[in-house]
Amino acid sequence: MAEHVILFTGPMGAGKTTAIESLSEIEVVRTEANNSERHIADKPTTTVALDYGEILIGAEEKVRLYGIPGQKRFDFMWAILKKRAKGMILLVNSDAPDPIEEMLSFIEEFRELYDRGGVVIGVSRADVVAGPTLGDYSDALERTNPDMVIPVFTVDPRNRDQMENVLLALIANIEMRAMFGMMTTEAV
Ligand SMILES: Nc1nc2c(ncn2[C@@H]2O[C@H](COP(=O)(O)OP(=O)(O)OP(=O)(O)O)[C@@H](O)[C@H]2O)c(=O)[nH]1
Ligand SMILES: [Mg+2]
Repeated sequence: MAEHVILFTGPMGAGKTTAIESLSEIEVVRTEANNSERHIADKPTTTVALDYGEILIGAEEKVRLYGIPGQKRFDFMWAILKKRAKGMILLVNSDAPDPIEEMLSFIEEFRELYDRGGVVIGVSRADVVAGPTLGDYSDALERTNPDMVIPVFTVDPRNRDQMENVLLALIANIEMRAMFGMMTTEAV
């Protein structure tokens, strides 16, 4: 059975755990602890190590879904999780103080996942704060990383169908890039 290992990244409160809960067909392994940074994301708990879920796409492809903790102080987990993954869904919350800057810093931090597979961006919480437009995100990416092709969607991580569309777009992107040999040989 073919397998994909996908990492959900993005800032605190962007909806990584929520997205994995929406998608997973097994009970999600969560590592939530009390959130002492409610000024950054006003929710009771935050991920402190990782999330893990699984979904089958068709009958043939198992997708392993990992989520990082958004807080920078747990970034030792980022290094561990990024080694295994071959694709990334970067969630950016519209209501972050500077969502475009957040997006660019996560792209930089997890660039190897683009080289090894592919990346899509989901802009969440757009119903909470309108924030930058999708064009603003794409323009910023084009300006800073003109070599990268990264689709940007609006998504509500609580909505399973929307998350599934984003996941399928990522897998299609990974498979297309693999077919055309666009990934670095070292990484494949
Ligand atoms: N209104 C609204 N709420 C959302 C949306 N996306 C996520 N949420 C809510 O925002 C919160 C996101 O929390 P988490 O899923 O824990 O976020 P996370 O990215 O895992 O955060 P950390 O683990 O702390 O890094 C949850 O309460 C979600 O229900 C959205 O698009 N609209
Ligand atoms: Mg989380």
